Amino acid sequence: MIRIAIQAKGRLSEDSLSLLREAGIDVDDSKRQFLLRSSSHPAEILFLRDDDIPQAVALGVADIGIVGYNEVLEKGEDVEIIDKLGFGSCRVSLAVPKGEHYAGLEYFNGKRIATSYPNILSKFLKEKNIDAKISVIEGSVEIAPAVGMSDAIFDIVSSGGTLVSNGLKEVEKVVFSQAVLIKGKNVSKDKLSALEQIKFRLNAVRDSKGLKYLLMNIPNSQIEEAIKIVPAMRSPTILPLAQEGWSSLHSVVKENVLWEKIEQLKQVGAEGILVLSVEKMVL
Ligand code: PRT
Ligand code: ZN
Repeated sequence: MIRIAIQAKGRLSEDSLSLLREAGIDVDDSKRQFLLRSSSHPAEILFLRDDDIPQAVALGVADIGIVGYNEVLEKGEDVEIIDKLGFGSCRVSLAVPKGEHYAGLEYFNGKRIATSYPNILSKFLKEKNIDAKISVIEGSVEIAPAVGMSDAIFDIVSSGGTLVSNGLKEVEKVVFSQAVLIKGKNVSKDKLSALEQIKFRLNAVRDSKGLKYLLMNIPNSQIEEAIKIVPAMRSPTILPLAQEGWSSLHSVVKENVLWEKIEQLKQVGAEGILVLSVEKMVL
């Protein structure tokens, strides 16, 4: 039985649970116990604070875990990152009061920086030869400069709204993070194929996110042009239509380029374009 550690309550919990669900690993989380057996797959879900997930996986308490890359880096536990999961995107950045003149990293020499990520920060400052003091604060790091606890902060930024509302500006983006799948170094051999299976399913779910399946009618003379626009994974599917000289072309595109692709396809003569959602894609 594989045991998977995920965040109990917080920004990554819902996305972690729904990713597992879409991969066929269902749990009834209404029970809110800290260890739940999946009803659909031989797996258990262990609900932890995100800070504790790298250690739980390193110790073998869980076989794999879903956690922010920032936590993996900060904790420095002996775990292997086996996949990026495409959600929980953020960065860990240095920010200073917005009125400050900032000309480069030397700004931080002799300054005090508040953070919940002292290990990442001290390594970064050392690499850059900057001599700053670090104050470790667990919550609400962004208020530290305003209350005189620090000159600057090193914290997670996503939209940047929190910085703005606290009168701060982001000046250095140090780490780019997202949720990652981690594995312990000593997973027993008999669990490896079960782990591979889970990794394969999570990949398929992640890769199908934001994909659209396109079907259209296209004059045969224009097929080559259309293939250049929507090349698909290997190549699009072309099927003859009952009407002579026309074919049906099927392909897959990323949602963020869907509208521009549709415009281009119309220009080369595509008609009757249908757009469908992709539930899963297995590469
Ligand atoms: O209780 P537990 O210890 O499990 O949770 P936690 O409070 O330590 O973590 P949580 O739930 O806040 O975040 C879990 C993970 O989500 C982080 O480790 C990151 O990998 C990821 N993540 C993604 C974020 C954000 N985006 C984010 N915006 N974590 C925190 N924030 C904070 C940020 O620090 C800021 O204060 O959200 C606030 C809003 O950000 P803006 O820039 O959008 O305003
Ligand atoms: Zn935490």
